[in-house]
Amino acid sequence: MATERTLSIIKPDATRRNLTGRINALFEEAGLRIVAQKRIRLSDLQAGAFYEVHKERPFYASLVSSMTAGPVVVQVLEGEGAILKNRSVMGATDPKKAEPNTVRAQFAESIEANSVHGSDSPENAAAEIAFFFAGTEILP
Ligand code: IDP
Repeated sequence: MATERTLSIIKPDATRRNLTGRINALFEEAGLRIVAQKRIRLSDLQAGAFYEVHKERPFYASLVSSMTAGPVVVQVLEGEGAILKNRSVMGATDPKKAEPNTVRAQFAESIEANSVHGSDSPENAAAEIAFFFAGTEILP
């Protein structure tokens, strides 16, 4: 399987509870390498643009406000099949449906405050990485 990169976000519900290190440990234990990382506060404009695909959904405004409620950690994860691997470390969107030991099963507060974001396709990974990082900030 090819080496891939994926965009991960540790969401405000998780940074607020000081879970960044525990979540990063789960990524690293799964063989994903954190090759870029920064802690930032998203503006409404940035969060709205990032989740633009959901703008017709009833939860959009609430999602944007939850993503701007505190700092996030944006990161690029690299590894064999990193996109799918990260999705399996994250667990299902709804923590009630997430497999045991996944990030969301262990840490998510709700379907919305679900602790992490991860790209879901190679096309979205490339676009989402470019949304947050310059090539020079990614250090494999
Ligand atoms: P994903 O993050 O697992 O890829 P998506 O369907 O792309 O899930 O949704 C993006 C984000 O929108 C989710 O992570 C979650 O925070 C939020 N979300 C998705 N579905 C719902 C919902 O039914 N109610 C509230 N928030 C939701």
